[in-house]
Amino acid sequence: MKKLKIGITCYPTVGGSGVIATELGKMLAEKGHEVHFITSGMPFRLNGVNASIYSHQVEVSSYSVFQYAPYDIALANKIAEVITNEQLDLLHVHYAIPHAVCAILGRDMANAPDTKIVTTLHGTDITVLGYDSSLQGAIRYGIEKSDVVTAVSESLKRETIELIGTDKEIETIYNFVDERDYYGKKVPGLREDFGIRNDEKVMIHVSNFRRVKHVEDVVQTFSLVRRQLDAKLLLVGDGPEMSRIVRLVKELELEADVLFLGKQDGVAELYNMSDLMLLMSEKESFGLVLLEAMACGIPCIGTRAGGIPEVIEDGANGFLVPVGDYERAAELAIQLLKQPDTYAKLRQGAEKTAAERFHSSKILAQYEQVYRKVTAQK
Ligand code: GMT
Repeated sequence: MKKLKIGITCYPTVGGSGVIATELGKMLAEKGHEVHFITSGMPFRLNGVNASIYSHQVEVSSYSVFQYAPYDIALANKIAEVITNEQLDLLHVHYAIPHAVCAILGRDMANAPDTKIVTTLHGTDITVLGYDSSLQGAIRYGIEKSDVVTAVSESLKRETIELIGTDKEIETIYNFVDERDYYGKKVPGLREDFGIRNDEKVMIHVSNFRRVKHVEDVVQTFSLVRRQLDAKLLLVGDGPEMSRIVRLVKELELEADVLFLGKQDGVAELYNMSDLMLLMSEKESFGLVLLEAMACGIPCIGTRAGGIPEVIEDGANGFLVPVGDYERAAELAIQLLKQPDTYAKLRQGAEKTAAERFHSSKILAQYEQVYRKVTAQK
């Protein structure tokens, strides 16, 4: 394939969309494309040096005359500058608003209609913001004026079409992980460092502790499991629900068995010292953490919400439960953790799912195919 100059815009902070955008950029650079990150900060996974990766920082000034700092305008301005200076073939932006809208404005400012815009929808832009009538028109505009739109699950694609009322073609391209980071590796002594005995079972939940993640259901599930088994729960991440969760853990007298680990950079080691992953969200377009865990050989229990059933195949690589049904989740967790045969089958299923359906080489090829098609339209 012809080597392309690709601009990438995402939120650089911790979060699935930023992780996907950054990992994709790194892999595209490894394949010989020239990648320009245009972001408000250094994407947190953008470590190491690669001669084909450039980072352009959006400076947002705040003046007393502005009630709000103009991030969107500063981003569009930077996008225009990078298009002109670097002659980008395409911009791949993550999130319809503000990023697709900023890309459209930036391309217009640069008077560069040949620079194509690929927008990837990740979830919150549709499943939360899409219900806000003050934003719906801008989301529709961002989607319809993009040259190509992709969504990270079939469920998100369906919800976008229903909610936004667009007939724009949307292609589903699933998420992926870098298999060089996420694989089954035992880290000797790590459980001991955390004060966990080898005969204890370990459950893990990783999220940004927003309301939609229903972390309280994770804790309630663990509380029921704990009555039947010696176990620990690792809570990884931080966010608005944290104080409520800390209170709940105290009320349930689980302080000795729940470990609050906060935000962590490399979670692969933490998955690897765990036996089971829990994601009890009420909305979730994909659930990248499920795939991360599966790539490390960890079966998952998740809710039948959004795109989760596209990742968890009930009974094959984990189990699905209705949203809010922590009693069923606990029943299944106990069964899984007590029956070595069932556990071995689901563990194998989890590894197979990550290695086959969502392998990075397959997903990367799908994005490259999109780029090839859209740039051929010049
Ligand atoms: O889950 C979040 O709140 C973060 C959000 C983001 O923008 O990073 O995650 C969304 O994108 C991820 C990557 O595609 C998906 O794996 C998550 O399921 C999705 N979150 C939601 O739909 C709530």
